[in-house]
Amino acid sequence: MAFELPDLPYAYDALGEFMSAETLEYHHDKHHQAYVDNGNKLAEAAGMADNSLEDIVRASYNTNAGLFNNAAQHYNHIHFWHWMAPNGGGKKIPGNLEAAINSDLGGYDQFKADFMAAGATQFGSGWCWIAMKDGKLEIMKTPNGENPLVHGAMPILGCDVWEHSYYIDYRNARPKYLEAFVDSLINWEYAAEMFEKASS
Ligand code: MN3
Repeated sequence: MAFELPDLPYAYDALGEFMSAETLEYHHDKHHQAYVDNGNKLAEAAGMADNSLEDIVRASYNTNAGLFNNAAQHYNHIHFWHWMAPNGGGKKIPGNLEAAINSDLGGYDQFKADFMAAGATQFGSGWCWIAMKDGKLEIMKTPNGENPLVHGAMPILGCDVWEHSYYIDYRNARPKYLEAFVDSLINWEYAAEMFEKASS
């Protein structure tokens, strides 16, 4: 199935000062579109145009770097747009996910510290995550387009720490961007949906 650029689930200016319309226009319309276009060409060339996106991500890891980078980034960004919402962030977390954060990640404050540290210490481009592995939540960080799928885990929440995600709004202050993501942007309802799917 060919990759398609999904619409943002909110208006370009909906995230206000925390992530500007200019950032979202470049990030969604240019960067994500490029992953879609390049991914389609490379999936076609690899004879994988009819495979599911998750299959392509797993199959191309360590075997077809060009296809992997674009397919994984397409997968990551499909979810990233939904991992944010206007008036998001903070401690209002749906019950089952909150309980797992308490039992597996040491509670909200520990989650916040560890998630921000993972994002801040990812050298160069990449992502920080809450992932579900072996039935438990853990904090992960990955370089470039890599994601929990290729580490035997499922992503529950992810934050893009490529410079294109924050440089317009925060310049080089990646920790400030990470703090705004946690305090004011996270769509915990979507993370909870991913958690329920990964738990079933
Ligand atoms: Mn990005």
